[in-house]
Amino acid sequence: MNFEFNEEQLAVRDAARDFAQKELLPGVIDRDTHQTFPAEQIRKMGELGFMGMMVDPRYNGGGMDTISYVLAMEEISKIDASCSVAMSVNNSLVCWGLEKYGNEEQKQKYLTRLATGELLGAFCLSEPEAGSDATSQQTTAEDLGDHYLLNGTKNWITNGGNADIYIVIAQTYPEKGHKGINALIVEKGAAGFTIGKKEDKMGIRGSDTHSLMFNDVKIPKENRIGEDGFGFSFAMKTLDGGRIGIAAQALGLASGAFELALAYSKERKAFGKQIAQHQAIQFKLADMATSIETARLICLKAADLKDRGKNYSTESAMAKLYTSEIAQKVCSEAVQIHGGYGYVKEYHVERLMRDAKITQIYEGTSEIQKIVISRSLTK
Ligand code: COS
Repeated sequence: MNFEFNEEQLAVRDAARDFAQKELLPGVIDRDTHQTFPAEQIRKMGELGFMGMMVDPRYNGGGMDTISYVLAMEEISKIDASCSVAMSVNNSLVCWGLEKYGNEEQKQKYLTRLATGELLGAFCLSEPEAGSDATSQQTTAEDLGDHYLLNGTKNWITNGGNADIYIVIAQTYPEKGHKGINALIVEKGAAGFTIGKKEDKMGIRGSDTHSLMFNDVKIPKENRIGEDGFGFSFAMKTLDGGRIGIAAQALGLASGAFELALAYSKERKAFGKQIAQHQAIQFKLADMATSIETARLICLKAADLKDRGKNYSTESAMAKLYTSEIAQKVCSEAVQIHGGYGYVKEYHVERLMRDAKITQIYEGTSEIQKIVISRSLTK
Protein backbone atom coordinates (compact mmCIF):
# COMPACT_ATOMS: atom_id res chain seq x y z
CA MET A 1 0.00 0.00 0.00
CA ASN A 2 1.41 3.36 -1.05
CA PHE A 3 -0.12 6.54 0.36
CA GLU A 4 2.13 8.87 -1.67
CA PHE A 5 0.87 10.62 -4.79
CA ASN A 6 3.15 10.57 -7.81
CA GLU A 7 4.47 13.75 -9.44
CA GLU A 8 1.86 13.81 -12.16
CA GLN A 9 -0.99 13.47 -9.63
CA LEU A 10 0.44 16.28 -7.51
CA ALA A 11 0.85 18.49 -10.59
CA VAL A 12 -2.80 17.91 -11.54
CA ARG A 13 -3.93 18.73 -8.01
CA ASP A 14 -1.88 21.94 -7.94
CA ALA A 15 -3.12 23.01 -11.38
CA ALA A 16 -6.74 22.47 -10.29
CA ARG A 17 -6.16 24.36 -7.03
CA ASP A 18 -4.54 27.25 -8.86
CA PHE A 19 -7.30 27.41 -11.46
CA ALA A 20 -10.04 27.32 -8.80
CA GLN A 21 -8.44 30.15 -6.81
CA LYS A 22 -7.74 32.38 -9.80
CA GLU A 23 -10.64 31.67 -12.13
CA LEU A 24 -13.52 30.33 -10.03
CA LEU A 25 -13.34 32.11 -6.69
CA PRO A 26 -13.79 35.71 -7.94
CA GLY A 27 -17.30 35.25 -9.39
CA VAL A 28 -18.62 32.30 -7.45
CA ILE A 29 -20.97 34.20 -5.09
CA ASP A 30 -22.41 36.18 -7.98
CA ARG A 31 -23.01 33.06 -10.10
CA ASP A 32 -24.70 31.38 -7.12
CA THR A 33 -26.91 34.40 -6.46
CA HIS A 34 -28.00 34.86 -10.08
CA GLN A 35 -27.97 31.19 -11.08
CA THR A 36 -25.46 31.96 -13.82
CA PHE A 37 -24.18 28.95 -15.73
CA PRO A 38 -20.34 29.03 -15.69
CA ALA A 39 -19.96 28.62 -19.47
CA GLU A 40 -16.71 30.58 -19.72
CA GLN A 41 -15.18 28.78 -16.72
CA ILE A 42 -16.12 25.38 -18.18
CA ARG A 43 -14.56 26.37 -21.51
CA LYS A 44 -11.31 27.15 -19.69
CA MET A 45 -11.53 23.88 -17.76
CA GLY A 46 -11.74 22.15 -21.13
CA GLU A 47 -8.60 23.96 -22.34
CA LEU A 48 -6.76 22.79 -19.23
CA GLY A 49 -7.83 19.19 -19.81
CA PHE A 50 -10.28 18.89 -16.91
CA MET A 51 -13.31 17.89 -19.01
CA GLY A 52 -11.93 14.63 -20.38
CA MET A 53 -9.25 13.79 -17.85
CA MET A 54 -9.28 9.99 -18.11
CA VAL A 55 -9.97 9.71 -21.84
CA ASP A 56 -7.24 8.13 -23.96
CA PRO A 57 -5.11 10.79 -25.71
CA ARG A 58 -6.07 9.06 -29.01
CA TYR A 59 -9.49 10.65 -28.45
CA ASN A 60 -8.04 13.99 -27.27
CA GLY A 61 -8.29 13.14 -23.56
CA GLY A 62 -5.77 13.66 -20.79
CA GLY A 63 -4.93 9.97 -20.33
CA MET A 64 -4.91 10.48 -16.57
CA ASP A 65 -5.86 8.06 -13.83
CA THR A 66 -8.92 8.20 -11.59
CA ILE A 67 -6.80 9.27 -8.60
CA SER A 68 -5.87 12.46 -10.49
CA TYR A 69 -9.54 12.96 -11.29
CA VAL A 70 -10.46 12.70 -7.58
CA LEU A 71 -7.74 15.20 -6.66
CA ALA A 72 -8.87 17.68 -9.33
CA MET A 73 -12.54 17.23 -8.42
CA GLU A 74 -11.74 17.94 -4.77
CA GLU A 75 -9.89 21.15 -5.57
CA ILE A 76 -12.51 22.51 -7.99
CA SER A 77 -15.33 21.57 -5.57
CA LYS A 78 -13.70 23.44 -2.68
CA ILE A 79 -14.47 26.63 -4.56
CA ASP A 80 -17.31 25.98 -7.01
CA ALA A 81 -19.38 22.81 -6.93
CA SER A 82 -21.51 24.11 -9.82
CA CYS A 83 -18.45 23.87 -12.04
CA SER A 84 -17.38 20.53 -10.61
CA VAL A 85 -20.73 18.86 -11.24
CA ALA A 86 -20.53 19.82 -14.93
CA MET A 87 -17.00 18.42 -14.91
CA SER A 88 -18.06 15.22 -13.15
CA VAL A 89 -20.98 14.52 -15.50
CA ASN A 90 -18.88 15.17 -18.60
CA ASN A 91 -15.97 13.04 -17.38
CA SER A 92 -17.66 10.16 -15.59
CA LEU A 93 -21.08 9.76 -17.11
CA VAL A 94 -20.56 10.87 -20.70
CA CYS A 95 -16.90 10.49 -21.74
CA TRP A 96 -16.26 7.33 -19.73
CA GLY A 97 -19.42 5.58 -20.97
CA LEU A 98 -18.70 6.49 -24.60
CA GLU A 99 -15.08 5.43 -24.41
CA LYS A 100 -15.86 2.15 -22.68
CA TYR A 101 -18.97 1.09 -24.60
CA GLY A 102 -19.27 3.31 -27.68
CA ASN A 103 -18.12 2.17 -31.12
CA GLU A 104 -15.25 3.75 -33.05
CA GLU A 105 -17.52 6.01 -35.14
CA GLN A 106 -19.25 7.31 -32.00
CA LYS A 107 -15.90 7.97 -30.36
CA GLN A 108 -14.54 9.82 -33.38
CA LYS A 109 -17.72 11.82 -33.85
CA TYR A 110 -18.52 12.71 -30.24
CA LEU A 111 -15.85 11.67 -27.72
CA THR A 112 -12.99 13.53 -29.44
CA ARG A 113 -14.90 16.79 -28.96
CA LEU A 114 -16.43 16.03 -25.55
CA ALA A 115 -12.98 15.22 -24.13
CA THR A 116 -11.67 18.69 -24.92
CA GLY A 117 -14.74 20.48 -23.57
CA GLU A 118 -15.59 21.74 -27.08
CA LEU A 119 -18.88 19.88 -26.57
CA LEU A 120 -20.63 19.44 -23.24
CA GLY A 121 -22.46 16.24 -22.33
CA ALA A 122 -25.51 15.35 -20.24
CA PHE A 123 -26.69 12.00 -18.88
CA CYS A 124 -30.46 11.50 -18.89
CA LEU A 125 -31.77 8.71 -16.69
CA SER A 126 -34.09 10.31 -14.11
CA GLU A 127 -37.74 10.84 -14.93
CA PRO A 128 -40.68 12.39 -13.08
CA GLU A 129 -41.65 8.88 -11.89
CA ALA A 130 -38.28 7.10 -12.09
CA GLY A 131 -35.42 8.44 -9.97
CA SER A 132 -34.24 5.82 -7.49
CA ASP A 133 -36.45 3.20 -9.15
CA ALA A 134 -34.45 3.49 -12.35
CA THR A 135 -35.74 0.30 -14.05
CA SER A 136 -39.22 1.90 -14.33
CA GLN A 137 -38.31 3.97 -17.38
CA GLN A 138 -41.36 5.53 -19.04
CA THR A 139 -39.45 7.22 -21.86
CA THR A 140 -39.77 4.99 -24.91
CA ALA A 141 -37.46 4.36 -27.85
CA GLU A 142 -39.61 2.54 -30.36
CA ASP A 143 -37.65 0.48 -32.88
CA LEU A 144 -38.71 1.56 -36.37
CA GLY A 145 -36.10 -0.21 -38.44
CA ASP A 146 -33.31 2.23 -39.25
CA HIS A 147 -34.14 4.56 -36.36
CA TYR A 148 -35.72 4.83 -32.91
CA LEU A 149 -38.66 7.09 -32.15
CA LEU A 150 -38.02 8.71 -28.78
CA ASN A 151 -40.90 9.91 -26.59
CA GLY A 152 -40.99 10.95 -22.95
CA THR A 153 -39.72 13.36 -20.31
CA LYS A 154 -36.49 13.43 -18.32
CA ASN A 155 -36.11 15.39 -15.08
CA TRP A 156 -33.34 17.14 -13.11
CA ILE A 157 -30.82 16.83 -15.93
CA THR A 158 -27.47 18.41 -15.08
CA ASN A 159 -26.09 20.57 -17.95
CA GLY A 160 -29.63 20.23 -19.36
CA GLY A 161 -29.85 23.61 -21.05
CA ASN A 162 -26.23 23.94 -22.13
CA ALA A 163 -25.23 20.46 -23.26
CA ASP A 164 -24.60 19.59 -26.88
CA ILE A 165 -24.81 15.82 -26.51
CA TYR A 166 -27.34 13.94 -24.38
CA ILE A 167 -27.12 10.27 -23.50
CA VAL A 168 -30.76 9.27 -23.06
CA ILE A 169 -31.89 6.06 -21.39
CA ALA A 170 -35.20 4.77 -22.79
CA GLN A 171 -37.35 1.65 -22.90
CA THR A 172 -37.56 -0.21 -26.24
CA TYR A 173 -39.18 -3.51 -25.14
CA PRO A 174 -41.39 -2.88 -22.07
CA GLU A 175 -42.17 -6.59 -21.82
CA LYS A 176 -38.48 -7.28 -21.15
CA GLY A 177 -38.24 -4.87 -18.21
CA HIS A 178 -34.72 -3.55 -17.60
CA LYS A 179 -33.34 -5.88 -20.28
CA GLY A 180 -35.32 -3.93 -22.90
CA ILE A 181 -33.74 -0.54 -22.17
CA ASN A 182 -31.39 1.27 -24.56
CA ALA A 183 -28.93 4.17 -24.25
CA LEU A 184 -29.10 6.60 -27.17
CA ILE A 185 -26.95 9.56 -28.18
CA VAL A 186 -29.18 12.56 -28.86
CA GLU A 187 -27.88 15.80 -30.31
CA LYS A 188 -29.14 19.20 -29.19
CA GLY A 189 -31.49 20.63 -31.78
CA ALA A 190 -32.96 17.29 -32.87
CA ALA A 191 -36.51 17.86 -34.18
CA GLY A 192 -39.04 17.22 -31.40
CA PHE A 193 -36.48 17.65 -28.58
CA THR A 194 -37.30 20.59 -26.30
CA ILE A 195 -35.61 21.84 -23.17
CA GLY A 196 -38.00 22.53 -20.31
CA LYS A 197 -37.79 24.97 -17.46
CA LYS A 198 -34.59 25.56 -15.52
CA GLU A 199 -34.92 24.45 -11.90
CA ASP A 200 -34.54 27.09 -9.15
CA LYS A 201 -32.41 25.12 -6.71
CA MET A 202 -31.27 25.26 -3.07
CA GLY A 203 -27.62 24.72 -4.02
CA ILE A 204 -25.28 24.26 -6.98
CA ARG A 205 -27.23 27.19 -8.36
CA GLY A 206 -24.73 27.93 -11.12
CA SER A 207 -25.29 24.43 -12.45
CA ASP A 208 -27.90 24.19 -15.14
CA THR A 209 -30.67 21.72 -14.27
CA HIS A 210 -33.60 21.19 -16.62
CA SER A 211 -36.38 18.83 -17.57
CA LEU A 212 -36.20 17.62 -21.18
CA MET A 213 -39.08 16.65 -23.45
CA PHE A 214 -38.86 14.24 -26.37
CA ASN A 215 -41.76 14.18 -28.80
CA ASP A 216 -41.34 11.78 -31.74
CA VAL A 217 -37.61 12.46 -31.91
CA LYS A 218 -35.96 10.33 -34.63
CA ILE A 219 -32.68 8.85 -33.46
CA PRO A 220 -30.61 6.94 -36.03
CA LYS A 221 -29.81 3.36 -35.06
CA GLU A 222 -26.07 4.12 -35.18
CA ASN A 223 -26.57 6.35 -32.12
CA ARG A 224 -27.38 3.41 -29.84
CA ILE A 225 -24.57 2.65 -27.38
CA GLY A 226 -23.77 -1.06 -27.17
CA GLU A 227 -25.98 -4.03 -27.99
CA ASP A 228 -29.76 -3.84 -28.20
CA GLY A 229 -31.07 -3.87 -24.60
CA PHE A 230 -27.75 -2.90 -22.99
CA GLY A 231 -29.00 0.50 -21.80
CA PHE A 232 -29.77 -0.28 -18.15
CA SER A 233 -26.54 -2.12 -17.61
CA PHE A 234 -24.77 0.80 -19.32
CA ALA A 235 -26.43 3.26 -16.92
CA MET A 236 -25.53 1.23 -13.82
CA LYS A 237 -21.90 0.68 -14.83
CA THR A 238 -21.53 4.34 -15.74
CA LEU A 239 -23.03 5.45 -12.44
CA ASP A 240 -20.54 3.25 -10.55
CA GLY A 241 -17.79 5.58 -11.79
CA GLY A 242 -19.97 8.67 -11.52
CA ARG A 243 -20.33 8.02 -7.81
CA ILE A 244 -16.56 8.35 -7.39
CA GLY A 245 -16.80 11.79 -9.00
CA ILE A 246 -19.65 12.89 -6.72
CA ALA A 247 -17.86 11.47 -3.67
CA ALA A 248 -14.85 13.60 -4.65
CA GLN A 249 -17.14 16.59 -5.04
CA ALA A 250 -18.53 16.04 -1.52
CA LEU A 251 -14.96 15.67 -0.28
CA GLY A 252 -14.06 19.04 -1.79
CA LEU A 253 -17.10 20.72 -0.25
CA ALA A 254 -16.13 19.32 3.16
CA SER A 255 -12.44 20.15 2.91
CA GLY A 256 -13.18 23.60 1.47
CA ALA A 257 -15.52 24.38 4.37
CA PHE A 258 -12.99 22.98 6.85
CA GLU A 259 -10.14 25.13 5.50
CA LEU A 260 -12.30 28.25 5.81
CA ALA A 261 -13.40 27.33 9.34
CA LEU A 262 -9.85 26.58 10.45
CA ALA A 263 -8.54 29.89 9.12
CA TYR A 264 -11.44 31.80 10.67
CA SER A 265 -10.98 30.12 14.04
CA LYS A 266 -7.39 31.43 14.15
CA GLU A 267 -8.48 34.99 13.33
CA ARG A 268 -11.59 35.41 15.41
CA LYS A 269 -11.15 36.25 19.07
CA ALA A 270 -13.66 35.67 21.87
CA PHE A 271 -13.23 35.77 25.64
CA GLY A 272 -9.73 37.20 25.18
CA LYS A 273 -8.25 34.56 22.86
CA GLN A 274 -8.55 33.03 19.38
CA ILE A 275 -11.62 30.84 19.19
CA ALA A 276 -9.24 28.06 17.99
CA GLN A 277 -7.88 28.12 21.56
CA HIS A 278 -11.27 27.13 22.97
CA GLN A 279 -11.83 23.42 23.40
CA ALA A 280 -15.39 23.65 22.03
CA ILE A 281 -13.92 24.72 18.67
CA GLN A 282 -10.87 22.45 18.88
CA PHE A 283 -13.06 19.37 19.25
CA LYS A 284 -15.17 20.41 16.28
CA LEU A 285 -12.02 20.89 14.16
CA ALA A 286 -10.67 17.50 15.26
CA ASP A 287 -13.90 15.72 14.33
CA MET A 288 -14.10 17.53 10.98
CA ALA A 289 -10.49 16.73 10.06
CA THR A 290 -10.85 13.08 11.05
CA SER A 291 -13.98 12.52 8.99
CA ILE A 292 -12.48 14.32 5.98
CA GLU A 293 -9.34 12.19 6.13
CA THR A 294 -11.43 9.01 6.36
CA ALA A 295 -13.59 10.14 3.44
CA ARG A 296 -10.51 10.96 1.35
CA LEU A 297 -9.09 7.49 1.90
CA ILE A 298 -12.28 5.73 0.80
CA CYS A 299 -12.60 7.96 -2.29
CA LEU A 300 -9.01 7.19 -3.25
CA LYS A 301 -9.50 3.49 -2.60
CA ALA A 302 -12.48 3.36 -4.98
CA ALA A 303 -10.46 5.31 -7.57
CA ASP A 304 -7.46 3.00 -7.15
CA LEU A 305 -9.62 -0.11 -7.62
CA LYS A 306 -11.01 1.38 -10.83
CA ASP A 307 -7.53 2.24 -12.08
CA ARG A 308 -6.33 -1.30 -11.40
CA GLY A 309 -9.28 -2.82 -13.29
CA LYS A 310 -10.83 -4.33 -10.15
CA ASN A 311 -14.52 -4.27 -9.23
CA TYR A 312 -15.31 -0.92 -7.60
CA SER A 313 -19.11 -0.86 -7.52
CA THR A 314 -19.41 -1.40 -3.74
CA GLU A 315 -16.50 0.88 -2.83
CA SER A 316 -17.79 3.71 -5.03
CA ALA A 317 -21.19 3.43 -3.32
CA MET A 318 -19.45 3.46 0.09
CA ALA A 319 -17.35 6.46 -0.93
CA LYS A 320 -20.39 8.40 -2.09
CA LEU A 321 -22.49 7.43 0.92
CA TYR A 322 -19.88 8.25 3.53
CA THR A 323 -18.43 11.36 1.95
CA SER A 324 -21.77 12.99 1.16
CA GLU A 325 -22.98 12.34 4.72
CA ILE A 326 -19.86 13.84 6.32
CA ALA A 327 -19.92 16.77 3.88
CA GLN A 328 -23.32 17.74 5.31
CA LYS A 329 -22.01 17.59 8.88
CA VAL A 330 -18.68 19.29 8.19
CA CYS A 331 -20.24 22.16 6.22
CA SER A 332 -22.84 22.69 8.95
CA GLU A 333 -20.09 22.78 11.60
CA ALA A 334 -18.12 25.24 9.46
CA VAL A 335 -21.14 27.55 9.49
CA GLN A 336 -21.41 27.06 13.26
CA ILE A 337 -17.76 27.99 13.81
CA HIS A 338 -18.27 31.15 11.76
CA GLY A 339 -21.27 32.10 13.92
CA GLY A 340 -23.29 34.97 12.45
CA TYR A 341 -20.72 35.46 9.67
CA GLY A 342 -21.32 31.88 8.58
CA TYR A 343 -24.93 32.66 7.81
CA VAL A 344 -24.14 35.36 5.24
CA LYS A 345 -23.00 34.80 1.68
CA GLU A 346 -19.72 36.69 1.85
CA TYR A 347 -18.04 33.98 3.95
CA HIS A 348 -18.79 31.13 1.48
CA VAL A 349 -19.59 28.41 4.02
CA GLU A 350 -23.38 28.84 3.78
CA ARG A 351 -23.10 28.14 0.02
CA LEU A 352 -20.93 25.08 0.61
CA MET A 353 -23.54 23.81 3.10
CA ARG A 354 -26.37 24.31 0.59
CA ASP A 355 -24.30 22.73 -2.20
CA ALA A 356 -23.39 19.72 -0.06
CA LYS A 357 -27.02 18.63 0.32
CA ILE A 358 -27.32 17.53 -3.30
CA THR A 359 -24.45 15.07 -2.95
CA GLN A 360 -26.73 12.93 -0.75
CA ILE A 361 -29.33 12.90 -3.52
CA TYR A 362 -27.99 12.81 -7.07
CA GLU A 363 -26.36 9.84 -8.81
CA GLY A 364 -28.18 7.66 -6.30
CA THR A 365 -29.45 8.82 -2.91
CA SER A 366 -27.74 7.75 0.30
CA GLU A 367 -30.52 5.18 0.68
CA ILE A 368 -29.78 3.74 -2.79
CA GLN A 369 -26.07 3.50 -1.90
CA LYS A 370 -27.07 1.48 1.18
CA ILE A 371 -29.10 -0.85 -1.06
CA VAL A 372 -26.12 -1.30 -3.40
CA ILE A 373 -23.71 -1.92 -0.49
CA SER A 374 -25.97 -4.27 1.45
CA ARG A 375 -26.82 -6.33 -1.66
CA SER A 376 -23.13 -6.84 -2.35
CA LEU A 377 -22.68 -8.02 1.26
CA THR A 378 -25.59 -10.43 1.29
CA LYS A 379 -25.66 -11.86 -2.25
N1 COS B 1 -23.40 -2.78 -12.77
C1 COS B 1 -23.94 -3.56 -13.73
N2 COS B 1 -25.19 -4.04 -13.66
C2 COS B 1 -25.91 -3.71 -12.58
C3 COS B 1 -25.41 -2.93 -11.54
C4 COS B 1 -24.10 -2.45 -11.67
N3 COS B 1 -23.54 -1.67 -10.74
N4 COS B 1 -26.37 -2.78 -10.60
C5 COS B 1 -27.45 -3.47 -11.02
N5 COS B 1 -27.16 -4.03 -12.23
C6 COS B 1 -28.04 -4.89 -13.02
C7 COS B 1 -28.44 -6.13 -12.24
O1 COS B 1 -27.45 -7.12 -12.34
C8 COS B 1 -29.72 -6.49 -12.94
O2 COS B 1 -29.45 -7.14 -14.16
P1 COS B 1 -29.71 -8.73 -14.35
O3 COS B 1 -31.16 -8.94 -14.05
O4 COS B 1 -29.35 -8.96 -15.77
O5 COS B 1 -28.82 -9.40 -13.36
C9 COS B 1 -30.29 -5.14 -13.31
O6 COS B 1 -29.24 -4.20 -13.28
C10 COS B 1 -31.39 -4.69 -12.38
O7 COS B 1 -30.87 -4.70 -11.07
P2 COS B 1 -31.76 -5.03 -9.84
O8 COS B 1 -32.55 -6.28 -10.09
O9 COS B 1 -30.90 -4.99 -8.63
O10 COS B 1 -32.80 -3.82 -9.91
P3 COS B 1 -33.52 -3.02 -8.76
O11 COS B 1 -34.58 -2.23 -9.41
O12 COS B 1 -33.89 -3.91 -7.62
O13 COS B 1 -32.38 -2.04 -8.16
C11 COS B 1 -30.89 -0.16 -8.26
C12 COS B 1 -31.48 -1.35 -8.97
C13 COS B 1 -31.70 0.33 -7.10
C14 COS B 1 -29.50 -0.54 -7.77
C15 COS B 1 -30.83 0.88 -9.37
O14 COS B 1 -32.14 1.13 -9.85
C16 COS B 1 -30.19 2.18 -8.98
O15 COS B 1 -28.97 2.29 -8.90
N6 COS B 1 -31.02 3.21 -8.77
C17 COS B 1 -30.53 4.56 -8.56
C18 COS B 1 -30.35 5.21 -9.88
C19 COS B 1 -29.70 6.51 -9.71
O16 COS B 1 -28.54 6.60 -9.34
N7 COS B 1 -30.46 7.57 -10.05
C20 COS B 1 -29.94 8.85 -10.04
C21 COS B 1 -30.08 9.39 -11.42
S1 COS B 1 -28.63 9.73 -12.22
S2 COS B 1 -28.26 11.56 -11.54
